[in-house]
Amino acid sequence: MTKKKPLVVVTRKLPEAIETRMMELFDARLNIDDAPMSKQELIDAVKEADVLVPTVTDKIDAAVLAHAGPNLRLIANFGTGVDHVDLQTARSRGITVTNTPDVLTEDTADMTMALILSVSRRLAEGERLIRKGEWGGWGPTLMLGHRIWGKRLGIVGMGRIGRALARRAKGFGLSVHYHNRRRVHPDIEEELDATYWESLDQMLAHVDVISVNCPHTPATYHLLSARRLKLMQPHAILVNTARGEIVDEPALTRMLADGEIAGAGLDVFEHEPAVNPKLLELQNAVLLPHMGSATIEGRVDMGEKVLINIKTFVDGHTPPDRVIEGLL
Ligand code: 8YV
Repeated sequence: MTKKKPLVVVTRKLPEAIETRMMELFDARLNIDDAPMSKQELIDAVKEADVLVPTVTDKIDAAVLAHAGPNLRLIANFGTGVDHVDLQTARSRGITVTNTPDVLTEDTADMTMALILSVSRRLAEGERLIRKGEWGGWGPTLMLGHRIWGKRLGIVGMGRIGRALARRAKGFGLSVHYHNRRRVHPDIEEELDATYWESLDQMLAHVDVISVNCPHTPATYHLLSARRLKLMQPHAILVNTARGEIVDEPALTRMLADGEIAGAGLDVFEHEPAVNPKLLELQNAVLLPHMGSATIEGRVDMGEKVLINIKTFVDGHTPPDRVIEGLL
């Protein structure tokens, strides 16, 4: 008798090659239309599934997990950040959680660098000028931005993406400063020419560019609070490709509007996909729809990781990207 394949519910449309393999390996229930699932649909999914594959758009909170059926043993997240999953509840219900680290590091660091350049050199404004038909030709004082070569970059969170950003920043002539829960190994500091600041407050006051690259956890919620944002220099800019919740978005918006901070590049927002309407009016904010890791190569690699995590788990082994192990 052949063993029954595990039921894997995938909440969003994934690259075709991944979906094909998913169907070969498992009893996969796919979301071909790609419409984000409602709370009720998520509840129905966790009742039945052996494995759930959510993304950042699915809130897998205690209320959803309360309905998890006895078969649900793995949440194989498509993405690195797992702040949308209630990990404690998952663990206590015996559900293991995996993610997809590493494969989106370089793409996200590229996008962070792109935002630093876009804000400093006013790329989006220039593009808008042309498309609106308002460009009257070259002028010596037209669209003046700020040079980034020789400026100071402060990285909040020196994990994989923070380090990948630091490598790029060095090439652009920025000096690298960072704040992290723990100081990184001296060899890494040396490689990146990075200066450690134990005090985030002091680093904020010292640098020209702040980049948010830490995960969103209860400890980092509004880490960049109104008080801390006020420590930044008026010419400084902030970019965030991590999670919107780490920055007090209303405070940032006010300060951008009042010129207390020179600019911001945001790929993530506190209440995605909602964007503070006041931000939309600001010329000095470059706004992107959470596309930091959105490359075809990255998405396929993320999908491969999900497949490997599920396969190793259902075969009775420890999945390579285990965030927490379900305890029963
Ligand atoms: C992903 C991300 O696109 O992996 C992450 O944590 O923020 C994004 O780059 C998204 O999370 C996929 O679920």
